[in-house]
Amino acid sequence: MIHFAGRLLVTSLSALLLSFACNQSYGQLVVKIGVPSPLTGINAANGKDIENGVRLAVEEANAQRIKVDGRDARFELDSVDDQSDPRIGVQAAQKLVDDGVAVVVGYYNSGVALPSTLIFASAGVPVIHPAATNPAITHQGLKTVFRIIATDTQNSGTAGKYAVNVMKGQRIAVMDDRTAFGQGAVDEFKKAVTGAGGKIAIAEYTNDKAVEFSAQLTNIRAANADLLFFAGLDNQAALITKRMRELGMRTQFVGSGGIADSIFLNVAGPAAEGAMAWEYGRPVETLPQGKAFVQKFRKRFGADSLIYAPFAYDATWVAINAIKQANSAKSAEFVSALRATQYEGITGKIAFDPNGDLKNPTSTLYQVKGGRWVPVTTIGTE
Ligand code: ABU
Repeated sequence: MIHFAGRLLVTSLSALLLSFACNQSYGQLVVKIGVPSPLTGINAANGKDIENGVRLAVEEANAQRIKVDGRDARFELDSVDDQSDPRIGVQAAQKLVDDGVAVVVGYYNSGVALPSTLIFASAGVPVIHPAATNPAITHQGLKTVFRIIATDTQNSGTAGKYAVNVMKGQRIAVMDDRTAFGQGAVDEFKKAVTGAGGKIAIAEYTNDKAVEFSAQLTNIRAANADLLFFAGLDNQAALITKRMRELGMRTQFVGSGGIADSIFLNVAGPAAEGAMAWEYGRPVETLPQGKAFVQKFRKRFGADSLIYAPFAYDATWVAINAIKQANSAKSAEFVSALRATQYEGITGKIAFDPNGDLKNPTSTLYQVKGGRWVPVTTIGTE
């Protein structure tokens, strides 16, 4: 009897051990997605937009009960506030690497993205940029860096050609905020203007904390500029258009990316009317899955998406699909699947060139008409 009980105990223990081993091999696989973006400060709305775009994709993926290497994958958002500060952005990158993230979707500011991307590259963690557009981010020879949004070579380059060829700007002024984004965008704009046979009449600059622009605008008015291209972000662009109106200027305001949103409209008020801005990609609501995305996003977060949520959502799905394709959540094993991406996203067709940039980027010119941003034209390589 004792002999029988002993055999039963051994059998039960073996079954328990086997079941434990199976759970270890085939249990849940947690896949962390790092999301660094500004969640506080003046750019918080755009940072939150990126975070929510990723969150929506993660929730959908978890509802699909995706299997990776025979295990139930559970995707987790690992979000960090970089406060739009390069120093904090680099610390955030190190924290995310230490947390063991498989992939990163993030950074809003190019000036934060540039140094932080290097931290991920040396740890072999792929980064997909949904918002930072300085061309240099993907031109550092790093094989793990991707961008799902047009660069400023495309966006501000298109703006420059259009200012000369279509808007017939004769006395073109430029102003930037001296950030990596603003300076880079103005450089691309100037190259395109001169390449199209135009001339820059006056170049002014500010800094990204300034709230007063009278000195620069008075110079631009004295130069009799017919068009002002400003490379900076929504809040400052709005304050500039307000001041232009107060100074009685008739110069056409044209913004770089990061401006055609509700923040600009709210801050500029009536001075917003007629302002123009070039933004990345096509108007989301005109794309096949765009309307449904906007509805879904509003229902989930009770807010409009600004500019970046669709890009962050697509970037997250591109990462999840690469993990599915490689049947592995190890960065080194799914990065080649990322490179080979062919995906029809909310923002359009996604495939990467050898630098990790979009093969077919597009830009859209918007103008404020009747208090709303209205698309004027879309130009790109598609
Ligand atoms: N691309 C607009 C967002 C700001 C930036 O790139 O720094």
